Amino acid sequence: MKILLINPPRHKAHTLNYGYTFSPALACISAMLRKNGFSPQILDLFDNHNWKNIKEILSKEEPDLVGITCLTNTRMNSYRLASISKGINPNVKVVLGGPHPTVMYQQVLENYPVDIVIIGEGDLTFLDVVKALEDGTPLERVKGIAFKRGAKIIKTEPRPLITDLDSLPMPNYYHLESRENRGPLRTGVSIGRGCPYNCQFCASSSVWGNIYRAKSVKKVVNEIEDILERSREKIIFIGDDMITASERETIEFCEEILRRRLDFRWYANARVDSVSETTLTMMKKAGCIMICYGVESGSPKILKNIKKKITVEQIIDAFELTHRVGITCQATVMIGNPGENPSTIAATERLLNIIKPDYLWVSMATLYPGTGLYILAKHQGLINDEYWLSNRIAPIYRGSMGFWKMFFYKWKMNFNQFKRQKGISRFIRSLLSEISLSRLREGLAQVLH
Ligand code: B12
Ligand code: SF4
Repeated sequence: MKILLINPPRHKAHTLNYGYTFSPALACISAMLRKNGFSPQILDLFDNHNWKNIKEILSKEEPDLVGITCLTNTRMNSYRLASISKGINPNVKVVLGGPHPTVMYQQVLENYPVDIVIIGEGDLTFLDVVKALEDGTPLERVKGIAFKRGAKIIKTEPRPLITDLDSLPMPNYYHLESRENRGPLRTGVSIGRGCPYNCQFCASSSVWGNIYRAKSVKKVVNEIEDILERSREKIIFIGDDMITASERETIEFCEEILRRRLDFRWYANARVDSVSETTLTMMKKAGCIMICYGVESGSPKILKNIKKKITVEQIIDAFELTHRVGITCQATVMIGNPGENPSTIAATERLLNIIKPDYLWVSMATLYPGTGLYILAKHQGLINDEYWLSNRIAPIYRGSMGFWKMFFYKWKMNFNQFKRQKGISRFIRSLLSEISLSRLREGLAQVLH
């Protein structure tokens, strides 16, 4: 059976792109299939905007089974790929996975030419689907999917989460069409899966539930070593928030990098309540150049409303420590969460003046299916599920203030960040930092590509 795994184009999906990173989902799915004797191809269309060309590629590939990854904002491109695939060969099976179809499987199956949706963790589920399609086992017996049988949508028994993440094969980043044509690949490595928190705006739990499962330190460093050996990679991104979840494991992770003398730099997301001077010092020694903290707000009321479970004091402490140790810090903040008003925004501005992040990322509270914020917005009559049948991107939450007000505060915050850079020399220094240069390099590579 010829299997084609596709990362959809981001064209018109308006996904803000922090530099290209290849879909970790497809790297994992493909690795699991290869481990079990299948030979899937990965087609990375992230930067391909030419649908005529995409159709030609799909016609040439002649897959029997197409697996497409799907975020909310890329959903329409995923459906279009499904439709093109069926147009070329009506017998091709189309499978979708990812955070959007996991929650909206009913709508997806009812309205688009998709045969099967993978609900949640896909590694073993997709393998079972492929085997079932090959040997004719009824799909009802595959746990963790939804599929169409005539006019009926059938959802099977949920699949338990994989308990031992070390049993998973090394993600397969190396069977990429057009890989060679790219600039540096900003590769994401994950330390584990899931998150024990449940911030109101975050869709993580819709795929992973609220349980955190960690890989062993050796496994994570093996993955990093593999990337370093096989690519020109020098900067690696650790995507999940949980790098600092356990002080002991963070230290072991850093020690393992140093012990193997791995020559690379890395940056990571972290929660402000999970760092200490000891961990940060070790992280710096082991090549960590930047930490991105989810600050979200300077108002205790908003932090409580969004269930972030951090305090303003913890934010201040984390930034103070990170600056002291000499790691670049990025703060991500949000505007427009429930309860937001000019005075809570002023509290965020005051906090930013105290913590002085090297980089600031301001976003407007956005609605994704499956999040607490989405459920609240539905109760408030601000959105309903029909919205996702349109080709519009995930909307901002307007329960607290209108778009233009949020837009105004967002840019005011960005302007104040520029002023905080204490004049042009600090601003230029931050532009010339290792992380900025790598972003610039990636940007140029993509423009020239
Ligand atoms: C790291 C990360 C990033 C990185 C890298 C993203 C990338 N290349 O995928 C960066 C910083 C670049 C990023 C950017 C964005 N991200 Co992001 N990101 C994450 C994060 C923290 C981890 C993703 C990850 O590595 N997962 C590990 C892989 C293995 O898991 P997975 O992708 O879910 O895949 C599994 C299953 O879903 C399923 N599956 C998925 N696809 C498929 C396909 C097939 C065929 C099959 C069979 C199975 C399958 O099987 C996989 C293996 O078990 C998640 C939160 C989270 N904890 O999941 C948010 C998350 C995915 N991001 C999100 C968002 C919104 C974005 C942005 C739009 C943000 C923005 N405003 O710009 C952009 C979009 C980028 C893009 N690709 O278009 C949302 C998505 C919500 C949604 N419903 O769409 C999430 C869930 C966080 C949130 N806000 O709630 N992100
Ligand atoms: S925002 Fe971060 S801490 Fe909060 S639920 Fe999502 S992954 Fe967990």
